[in-house]
Amino acid sequence: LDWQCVQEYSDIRYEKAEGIAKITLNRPEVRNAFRPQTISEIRAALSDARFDEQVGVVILTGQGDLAFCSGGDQRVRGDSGYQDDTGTHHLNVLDLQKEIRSIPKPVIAMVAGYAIGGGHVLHLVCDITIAAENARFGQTGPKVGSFDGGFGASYMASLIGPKKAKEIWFMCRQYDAVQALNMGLVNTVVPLAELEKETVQWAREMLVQSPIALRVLKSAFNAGLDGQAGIQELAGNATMLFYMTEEGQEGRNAYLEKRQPDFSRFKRQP
Ligand code: 2NE
Repeated sequence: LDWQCVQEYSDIRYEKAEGIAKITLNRPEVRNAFRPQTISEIRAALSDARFDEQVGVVILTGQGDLAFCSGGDQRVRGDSGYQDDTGTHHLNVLDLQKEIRSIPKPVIAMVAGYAIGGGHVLHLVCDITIAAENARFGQTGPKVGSFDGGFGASYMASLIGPKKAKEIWFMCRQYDAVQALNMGLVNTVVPLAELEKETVQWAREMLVQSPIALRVLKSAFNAGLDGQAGIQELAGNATMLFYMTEEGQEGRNAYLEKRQPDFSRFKRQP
């Protein structure tokens, strides 16, 4: 694809082409580990992709063939989070995880090389994962004095079952792409040279579907695990759809025209 740069960032590349937004973690010297700045930049790009009506699918990936993302940058890990340039400690990747789940468009993780630690959780929370044959997956938290007991544990368990999720977290082993496919961590495995082509093909197949159907389905898939916040997302779609109806608009119009609303012409659906 003819990727066009949307905006220059220091830690990521943000590009678009043919209705697809591509966000690339661009810190290959540390296997695309993230610092607070990296996460802020991804969140800004994701927000742009959300509000761009031309964008239907987002791809999240890492620069180079060696890593998707190796998690939090341990060099800037302070005593209560990851430090930004002002010395403030953050765990802002947790906000990003929620935003990946709530953006009403499919997000595809395109994984070459390592998806490790917090980088593994990032691919987990994406809707779809396309893995290259050289992809390697795992958690390191208990080894490096960290853990993600949020989506990193609960969503992983809902994806692959609690036994396997506990194995991954308790043992800190690494798993190759075929093992990941067999346990349901990824959707497909392709040769490294085919990775972007295949990912774009999946994106194109989603781009021709009904945007509202995909939007409501995404929130429906998340609703159970996300509890009240999940119901809010799903119900927000119902509100949006209601606003789009004449029945909903009659209420607004009557208010603005200072008259009683007349809902009598609207059918009570069985
Ligand atoms: C990713 C992995 C397995 C790659 O191994 P390899 O052998 O391919 O590369 P190497 O030599 O380990 O790494 C290359 C350079 O990248 C740095 C390394 O220190 C090394 O630097 P130099 O020695 O060349 O100067 N690097 C890699 N990952 C880094 C990181 N995360 N932070 C800072 N520098 C990093 C291997 O590198 C690895 O296991 N990396 C560490 C993975 C890890 O433990 N990540 C943190 C988990 S905790 C977390 O992400 C987290 C959380 O649990 C909860 C909330 C927020 C974050």
